[in-house]
Amino acid sequence: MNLEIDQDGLSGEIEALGAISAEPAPVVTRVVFTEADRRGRDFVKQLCRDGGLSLHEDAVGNTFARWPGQEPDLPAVATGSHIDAIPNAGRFDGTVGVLGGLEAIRALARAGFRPRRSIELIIFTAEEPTRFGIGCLGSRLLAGLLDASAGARLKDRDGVTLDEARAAAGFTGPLSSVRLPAGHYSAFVELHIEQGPLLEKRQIGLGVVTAIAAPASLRVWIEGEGGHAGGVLMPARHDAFLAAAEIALAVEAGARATGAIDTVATVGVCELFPGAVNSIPSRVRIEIDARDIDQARRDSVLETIAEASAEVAARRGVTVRCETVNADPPAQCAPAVVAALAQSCDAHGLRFDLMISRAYHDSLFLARIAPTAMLFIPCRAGISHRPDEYASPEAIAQGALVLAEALVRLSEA
Ligand code: HGY
Ligand code: MN
Ligand code: MN
Repeated sequence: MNLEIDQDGLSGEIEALGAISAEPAPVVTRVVFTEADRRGRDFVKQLCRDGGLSLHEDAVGNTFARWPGQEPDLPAVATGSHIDAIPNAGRFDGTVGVLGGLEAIRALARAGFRPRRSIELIIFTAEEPTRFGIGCLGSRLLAGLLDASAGARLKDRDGVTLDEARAAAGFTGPLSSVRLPAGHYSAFVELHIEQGPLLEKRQIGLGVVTAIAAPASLRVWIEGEGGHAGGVLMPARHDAFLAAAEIALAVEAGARATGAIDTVATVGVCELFPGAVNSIPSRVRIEIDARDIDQARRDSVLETIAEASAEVAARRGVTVRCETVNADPPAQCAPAVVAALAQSCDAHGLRFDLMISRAYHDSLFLARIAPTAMLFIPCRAGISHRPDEYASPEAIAQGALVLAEALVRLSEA
C-alpha cells in the first residue's frame, strides 16, 4: 500500500485551526463552548465532511467522524484528541491528534485501503479544565467516570452551568446518553505532542506511551481577616494570602519529598480578595495540580497538603477548606495497542522510545473502556501550554503516518 501523508496540507490545516482563537496569533485560546471553540469545531467538522466521514455529536459535544468498515457491525477502532485550548496556549496540543487522525484516515482512503472495522475519529469536548474546573470532561462522561448528575452540577466562574453552556452551543439531550459501554471500541489510539523534552533530547521522532500519569486537582479556600495594611500590627494579623503561600510551599515540599522524579505539583490558580495593595488579603482561593505515575506517591502529596493546611490554619488563625476536584488513577496502556504502534514504527523504519505520559489526556479515560495507547511526537524544548509551542511539519506527518499504519493493523484485528 502506497501510504503517503499530505504533510503540507496537514500543516496548513493545523495552522488554520491555530488561527481560530479568542486571542490574536500566535496565542491560541479556545475555551470550551466559547465562540472560538464553536468556530474551531465547525472548521474541523467541515474537513471531516470533505473527507467523506459521517458525523455525529453527543449531548456534551463529543464529535464522532466515522469511516464505515466492511464489517460495520463490529466494534470500531477509534482515534482522536481535543481542540479546546487553555488561555495563552499553543496550536499543537490536541489538534495534532485530531487533524493528524483525520489525515491518517484520508491517506488510507487515498491508498485504496478499505478497513474491516469502521474507523472513528473523535473530538473530545473540554479536555482542558479551564472552564468547568475538571479536565477531560467529555471523555470522563463518555467512559462513565463522571456521572451525569455530577456533570450537571458543574458551573463556570460566572455561574453558568454545564447544561446551560452546552445548550447555548447547540448540544442538548441528557448527559447520561453520552456514556459508551466497554467494548464499544475495539481499540483507541491518540496521537499527541509529548509536552515534554525527552524525545527531542534523545533525537527520537516517536514515543509509544505505555502509561499515563495520574492527575489530581484540588481547590483550597483560605479565609482570614482583612484590614488596613498600615494600621494592623503584625502580631494581630490573619493574612489569608500568607497562609496560602505557606500551603503552596507545602505543595512543592510534598512533591519533592517523595524523592521520585515522576512526582510533580504546582499551584496554577491564585485569586485573592480584595486585591488592593494597602489592604490585607482576607480571602484567597488557590487551585493545586498534583501528579505521578504512581498513585500512592501522588496521594502522599495530597496528604501532605491536607496536613499542612490544618497546621497553617491553626497557627495563623485562618480557616482553610479543601475540595478535591478529581484524583484519578493512572492508566496502563494496552500491550496489544502498544505493540501495534511499535510494529507500525518498525514497518516504516522509524526509531521510537517506549515512554510514560506526564500530561494527562483523553486516553486516560478511554483506557477504562477500550484497549488504549498513545503515540507521541516531539515538541520543541518540550514547551506546551504556551504560544511558542511548536512541532515540525515533518514530525507531525511522521506521527500521522505511523498512526495510519497502526489503524490498519487494529482495524484488521
Ligand atoms: O494538563 C494536562 O496534562 C493536559 O494538557 N490537559
Ligand atoms: Mn493541554
Ligand atoms: Mn492535550
